[in-house]
Amino acid sequence: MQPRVSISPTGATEQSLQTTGDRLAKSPANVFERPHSVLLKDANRAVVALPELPSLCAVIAPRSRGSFREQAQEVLDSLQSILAARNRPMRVVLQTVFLRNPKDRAECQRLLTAQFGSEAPLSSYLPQPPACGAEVALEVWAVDAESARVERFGAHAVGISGGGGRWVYCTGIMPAPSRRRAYDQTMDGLRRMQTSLAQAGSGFANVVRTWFYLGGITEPEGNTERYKELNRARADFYQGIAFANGRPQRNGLHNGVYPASTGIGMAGSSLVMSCAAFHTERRDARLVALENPRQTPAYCYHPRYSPKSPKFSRGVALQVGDCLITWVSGTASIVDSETHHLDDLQRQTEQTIDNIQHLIARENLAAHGLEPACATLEDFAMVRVYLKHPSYFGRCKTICDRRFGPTPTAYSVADICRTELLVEIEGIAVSRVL
Ligand code: 3EB
Repeated sequence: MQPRVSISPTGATEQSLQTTGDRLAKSPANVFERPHSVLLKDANRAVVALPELPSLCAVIAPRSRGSFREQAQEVLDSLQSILAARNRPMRVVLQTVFLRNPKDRAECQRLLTAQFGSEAPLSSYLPQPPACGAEVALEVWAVDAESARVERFGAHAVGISGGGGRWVYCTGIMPAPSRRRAYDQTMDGLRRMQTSLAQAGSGFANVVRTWFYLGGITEPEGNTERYKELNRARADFYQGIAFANGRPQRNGLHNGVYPASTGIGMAGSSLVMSCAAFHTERRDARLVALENPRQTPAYCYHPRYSPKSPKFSRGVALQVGDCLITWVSGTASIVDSETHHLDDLQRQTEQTIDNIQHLIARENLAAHGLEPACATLEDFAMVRVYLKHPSYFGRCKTICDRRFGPTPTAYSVADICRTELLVEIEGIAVSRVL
């Protein structure tokens, strides 16, 4: 059994976290029945034991409401104190910057260059306002600098090797500005992503997770909708790709094997795409696409939702040794294939989290051949919540805090692909297999 610690104020030192931990560990309430991979977390950071790759996830929004520059500097200062609190050097490899005003991007890049110099992380800028009202928010993945080998491949790709595995992230991929139609934007973006993956020695066969941020996602285009056109292009492009590198999978429910994904709105009229790929020679690694027993697989949705169905899995589970990483796709208040709880933010939030619980539950993972694996809401290293309207923030956060406990969580404002959906939630859970 391992002690598990949560709750510490931002800026607490590693020492004080450890001390708190030691003190809390003596109280039975903080001793859990099973070992964890998320060793330590609070509302801003999670310390995660990936296989031989100690990692830190952080989500930071400023408290102050000064100028953009002041808010961005506060965020970077908080990040520095979180990193400095680790007793080993950590390297930030990946970050997502949520921007209220896309025009602040250049200023943000200057601040980041000043902060990180030549070791600048791969950064993607999303025109999605932080729901808390700030100008900027930051989501970060840092790795133990001595355990990981980090390689940059141009502006859009990074490779991170450690523990017998290699991650490739491609972020901030955008189609040529001349492309206006969602079909063309998606095709062009996917081709650029393929090029970027290839530069990093990877390809779609190894992609486990995708993000599609589409401007005007619910808007009409021709006699259809932009999101449906994204789906048509994705279906065409994915034709013939053997995801999971052609490895046989035991997926007890369905034959479809697609990456976990998020398809969500953003400001503007373009498309921003990111993906994560994973490579390993380890014999003890298993990759399984997950479906949700409560939800129709998206790729089986009735054509009335989208003539070409959305090609994604509800989640992807990667087991390496005794560590289980579960990417939970963007999840909403959909049961079977119907939206539930119209016009009720709180019920939609609860339903969404219920759906996530059913996805990662022991019974469902067992049905996918992953016995005795299990993940719970407390295993999330990082959560992202998309809200259709900023006024939903307080009520949604109250529910997320209660159900996930203290967890680094980014809240941003974005349209969701069905107009009646008010909230969508995704995340990464990291747990241990007994
Ligand atoms: C849904 O369940 C909500 O098109 O890649 C969630 C996650 C959604 C991913 C995608 C869409 C996508 O259908 C929408």
